[in-house]
Formats: sequence, structure tokens, C-alpha cells
Amino acid sequence: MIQIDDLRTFVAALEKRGQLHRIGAPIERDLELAHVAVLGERAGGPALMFENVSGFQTPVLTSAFTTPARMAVALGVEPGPSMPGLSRLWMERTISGLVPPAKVAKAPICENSLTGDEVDVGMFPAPRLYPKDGGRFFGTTAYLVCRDPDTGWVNLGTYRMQVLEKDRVGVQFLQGKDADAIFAEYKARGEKMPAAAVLGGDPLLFLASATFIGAGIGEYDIVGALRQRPVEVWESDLTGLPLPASAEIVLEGHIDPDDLCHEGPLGEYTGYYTFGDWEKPALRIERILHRDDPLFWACTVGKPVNDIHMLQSLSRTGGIWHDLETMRIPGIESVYVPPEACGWFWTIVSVRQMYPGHSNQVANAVLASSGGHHATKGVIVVDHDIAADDLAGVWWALSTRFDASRSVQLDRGRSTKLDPSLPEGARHVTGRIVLDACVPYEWDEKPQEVALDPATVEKVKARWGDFGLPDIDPNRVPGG
Ligand SMILES: Cc1cc2nc3c(=O)[nH]c(=O)nc-3n(C[C@H](O)[C@H](O)[C@H](O)COP(=O)(O)O)c2cc1C
Ligand SMILES: [Mn+2]
Repeated sequence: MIQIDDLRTFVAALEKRGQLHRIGAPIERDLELAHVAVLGERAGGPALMFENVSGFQTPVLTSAFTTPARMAVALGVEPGPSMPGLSRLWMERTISGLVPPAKVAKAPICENSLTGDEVDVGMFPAPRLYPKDGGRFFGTTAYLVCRDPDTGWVNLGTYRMQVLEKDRVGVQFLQGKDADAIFAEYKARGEKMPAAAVLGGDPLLFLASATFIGAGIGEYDIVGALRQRPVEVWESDLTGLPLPASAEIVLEGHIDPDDLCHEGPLGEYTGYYTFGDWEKPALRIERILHRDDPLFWACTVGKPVNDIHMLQSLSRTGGIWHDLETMRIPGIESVYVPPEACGWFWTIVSVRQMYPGHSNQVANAVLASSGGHHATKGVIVVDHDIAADDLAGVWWALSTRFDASRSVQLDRGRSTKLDPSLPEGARHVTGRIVLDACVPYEWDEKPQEVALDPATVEKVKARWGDFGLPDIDPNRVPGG
């Protein structure tokens, strides 16, 4: 286990494992910073800490989650597991029970408190990422904390936050998101919603707050389960909200139902823009809290694959897997939402079939699950001999176990406003497809696979040195 308490311990843990590079050369926060980050991400490079952002003291962290190795460190395990391996950990820990946060009286986030005229979000190097973006975004990794006025449920959600004025940021929570549902309750009461935009703290707070977990479930409790210890929170004397004690920066205030804004666009995680210019909520900042020498953390969003696609792949897979297990569907071997599918739109499940129709049940369970119902366009099911992230094996199954006249199911389901394959203005519902690439369980005569003779494999492995192939390790050959 790697002990991760906050963004700083995460950065130190990455650095210790050669997973973080510091850039001392001067860099502009507009375009340059994100462009270096994106080029580094596309090349499979390390996390970056920009230490010399022109005009600012505050360093900017990017590319923190871009590889499975760094996702592992964030989860507190040594690099090595595959993405489904990490998602399995998510599934197992969240099933074993949620862990509520613990209040602390003294918190590092209170080291600096700015109110009144001192409030100026422009003190932080919020970057502009892409040329067509509508402005600079304080929030790409920041999450909004708010509380249900009736039940007391505390929700954390990552919604982009554009800098609008020195004391105002846009907060684009989309229809149906948890903050949207909570905001509607304040609106119905004719009240402003107390809210806090939080940057930093345990990196899993960003991960969890960017995850579709379901209404009524607190993301603090999910992170508590993932860490197997409570998240430490400080109860704000301004908004009453529990804030992560070791966050880097907090913007606190209220979201007024009568104070809507226009913001965006931002290069989305689909790799496209959504230009629809509807009115969106905005946070009026009454107080800024920050730690001494705060770190700023940004994520480049945009085209796959970068941090958002990796974190969505991990947590969406984990959420769907959790749901399949708690629906008591047997035989689930592995689950995978590929980062290249934006970490969202396609799910692959490997199942050990036990009865006729089992693979079809699995696919429909994914489509109906809390974790997977939103904007899934396709589910592929393969037999247990192929791991969900073995894409070569998935192609083989689609070629040899799949018959379009038997193995396809089409229907429609909930979509996302951000899906560029649907016409703008008609993005509520999408078509969905199931590709069942399993050999039908009920077939008496199953196709006979070509296989090696196990005894001969052992024999030739024992004599491998005789064959003059020093660069080939027969124990590491797939299927060897
Ligand atoms: C970098 C980033 C930006 C995001 N921007 C938005 C956004 O602007 N609006 C939104 O509704 N969801 C956005 N999301 C997705 C939400 O974080 C995700 O749907 C999450 O489930 C929301 O939390 P909730 O389920 O508690 O509402 C973003 C996610 C990431 C990682
Ligand atoms: Mn939520």
C-alpha cells in the first residue's frame, strides 16, 4: 500500500516512482501549458508539474492520471495491475461497505482565508486549454460540494468551472446530475444553494466526484471505502459544508437560481465541442481558502486518451462491475470500458456462461445499471477465455462466435448532450447495440478450437535454449 493523503503526497509518490517531471522553463497558461501537456500525454509521457507559469507563483500539475501506472498510485497500489484489475479493486472495496467522512477541528485548508475585496480567483493560474475554448477554466479537476436541504446528503461532482469575474465562476452541471437535482430543491424553496468549489485533497476525491455513483450516495463515503479509512473534513463556518481538510484551494459561496450565466465552450472529453448556449448556474465566491503554497491541478479533457478517459474507464468499469455483482449475476470474469471509447460509450464484459441466455442477461444488466445506463452505445459480451481488455481476443470472438442475425440486439436509452453523433437539440436518447460474441450456451455441438498439446508445450519449453531464440520467453507468449 502507498499512503496517499492529499495531492502533495500523491505528487511525491509519483515522483518517487519516476512518474512525474518538473518543468522549470517559463510557460504561458494560455494554450502553451495545455499543449505541452497534450503532446506529452499523446507520447505516453509522465505527469507534469509546471513550476514557472508566467505571472504566477503557483505550480500547475497536469497529466496525473494518464497511464494505468499512475491510476494505480492514486489508488494506493504499486504500478502493475491492468485497468480492469484496478476496477476490480474499486468494485470489491465499494461492495465491502461505504466509510463516512470524519470531522476534524483544524485543517490545512484554513491556512489562508480571503474575503471581501481580497476575493480574486484570478490569483490562480487557471489555464486556457484549446483555441476555440470560451475562456480560462478554474475547474477541470475541481469538484462542487453541495448538500441536499432535506436529507443532508452531501454530493461531490466535477463540473467544469469557467472564470467569469474575480468573484464568479460558471458551474456547468448538466440536467439530471446530482448537483442539478439538489439545486432544483433550493430553487423550489426560493433559496440560494450553499456551495464550494474544491481543488485538490485526496486525488480519489476528484476521481469519485467525476463518477456516476447514483443519487443519495456521498462521494466522501466512496473514497472512504476505496481508502478503507474516513476522509477528513472540516465543517465550514461560512456554508456549513464539510470540506476536505487537506484540499489545496476552495472557492466558497452560493449559487443563486436567479443568477445564471453563459459560459464555454470547452473542448469536451468526446474530442468535440458542444456549442449549445443555454443558461447555466454560477458560483458567487464569498471566500477563498487555500493552503500555504497551494498547488493547482488541471486536466486537458479533449480527445482521448488523457486523464478524464482513464479515470472514467476505471470508475465506470468499477461502477458497472459493482452493479453486476450486487444484481447477483453469476460468472462475471472481467469488465472493461476502454479509455479509447472516451472511458464511457462502450462496455466489454467477459462471462463464464452457466445457462442459456446468460450472456444476453449480462448485456441487458449493463444497459439498465446505475453505473452503465447513461449514454452507453454498445455492450460486447465475450466468453470467459477472453479477458474484457484483451481487444485482440474480442476481435477474434466477434469474427468467430458472432452472427449478426442472431447475436445483435438494438434498443434505445438515455444519452448525453455531449454526443456529437446525434444532432444538437436531439441528444436525449441514443440507439444502443448489444454484440453477443459468446458461443451459445445451449449448443450441444460447440465449435472445436485449435489448441496446442500441453505435454508437448512443456517439453519444448524445457528445451527452449536449444532453439536459438534468446529474445523470446515462451512463458510470456500469450496462450503459450
Ligand atoms: C474534467 C471533467 C469535466 C467535467 N465536466 C462536466 C460538466 O461540465 N458538466 C457535467 O455535468 N459533468 C461534467 N463532468 C462529468 C461529471 O463529473 C460526472 O458526470 C459526475 O458523475 C458528476 O457527479 P454527480 O454524479 O455527483 O452529479 C466532467 C468530468 C470531468 C472529469
Ligand atoms: Mn453524486
